[in-house]
Amino acid sequence: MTGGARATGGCVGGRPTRREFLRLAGFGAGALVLSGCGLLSGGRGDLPALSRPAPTGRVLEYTLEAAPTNFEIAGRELSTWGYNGGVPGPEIRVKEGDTLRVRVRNRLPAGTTVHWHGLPVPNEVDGVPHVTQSPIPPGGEFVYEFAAPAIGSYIYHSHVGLQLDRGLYGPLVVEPAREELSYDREYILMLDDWLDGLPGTPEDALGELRGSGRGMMGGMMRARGIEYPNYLINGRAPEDPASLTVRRGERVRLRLMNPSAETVFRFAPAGHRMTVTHADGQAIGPVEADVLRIGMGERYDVLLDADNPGVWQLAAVPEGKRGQARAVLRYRESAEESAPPADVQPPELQGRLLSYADLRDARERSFPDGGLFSGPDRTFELTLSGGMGRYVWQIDGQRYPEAEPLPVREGEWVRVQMRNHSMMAHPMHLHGHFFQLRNGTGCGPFKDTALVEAHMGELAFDFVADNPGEWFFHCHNAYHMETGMARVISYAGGA
Ligand SMILES: [Cu+2]
Repeated sequence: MTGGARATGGCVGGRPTRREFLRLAGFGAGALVLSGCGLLSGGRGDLPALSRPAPTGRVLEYTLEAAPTNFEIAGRELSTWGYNGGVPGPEIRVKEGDTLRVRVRNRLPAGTTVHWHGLPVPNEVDGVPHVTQSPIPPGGEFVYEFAAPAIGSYIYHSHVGLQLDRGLYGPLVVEPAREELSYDREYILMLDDWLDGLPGTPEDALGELRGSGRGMMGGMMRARGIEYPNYLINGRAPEDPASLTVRRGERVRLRLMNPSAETVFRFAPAGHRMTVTHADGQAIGPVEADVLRIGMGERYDVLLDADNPGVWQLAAVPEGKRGQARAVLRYRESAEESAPPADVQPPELQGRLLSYADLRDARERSFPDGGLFSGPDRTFELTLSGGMGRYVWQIDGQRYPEAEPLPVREGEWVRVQMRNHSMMAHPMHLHGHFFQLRNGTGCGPFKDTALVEAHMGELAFDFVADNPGEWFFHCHNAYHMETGMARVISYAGGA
């Protein structure tokens, strides 16, 4: 390598940047680069950047009113905060390229914002308080407007403090212009952990977590997470489950989403095998599984073949905690049968668990990795730590909001490598981009949230810096985020 071939900036280990490599290697537009996943075109097509759909010209308008609301679970009346009087909030559904215009009215006694979790929207409508906008004040209004940039299953939610854990979330589905999957019915299942009674509001729970050394509850919660008194699917307790009706012979699509604040769920349908088709909204090579592990902020789409009449438990067991959430799959042919008892756990929970290593991008896109001169333009090696003693969580030893931004430049191939020095798993979420998991397959799935396992778990991903702005990167455990586990990835000043 000559001196002139060395990177001028942002490059780890002095290797040429991707652009320089391609120029040196003589690749122009239309040339081919052999990658671990097949052939990819060279030139600007060499990085798997997001291709945004053509605008349809359609504008879909929604209004979300965030307000205190009374909410019933299993016959008990509770007060919480929600959108449009319910938990979850109303379903938002658009087609790719449609313009979504959402008027948010704040009737809460606190400032709020709405974040479009997983969607690479323009930075100014990303809804992160004090990063992309000021919180909408009580009594105020804000209009979010953007063209739906990618198909898939997403979650909208408040990004202020612990408001997510009160119920300020709902589903957002972006449909393709033409659906390629064949199925007869679709259901959305939103898994949630629900505080009522002890320990009270999310702020009370955080007080317990922070009350270092005082009493058993805080200590147990710090080490193992919050034992919630209820786990819900679509806002319904196990005693009063949501019922999903099917007919024998149908194929059913489930969009599984975990907007919970603090709970990783294991989801398994009794009597049926799942074919997993999408991870965080993005198509993967279809893969069969009995059990899915879904971290906070993650989504999976699955297909079930309804070939086993009956009334079946769809169970979501909170990992490391007691209890379960459930819905019921009910065949019309079995309309008279009663549902299984709320606490029955399907034997399928002991079956084949989907792992990240099973996931491959459906289009076999990949970064042109593996060559002598080919690698990311910039690498961040980050430790995840916290939870011992004081209830403080950190990324690479720094705590938000004091933490320094992580600089990138537009067009770069960025790698993030994480190592978890703590005793809890962290679902790490990147705003504004999809990243490709480095899962050993050479063409891992494109996701926006991924679990880094406890006790020295490691995880790495790559992304293309193709959406300028100030982007939040954080743990999707609401309590970890609130106590420091966040950084800003900044396109400004990357050197
Ligand atoms: Cu965390």
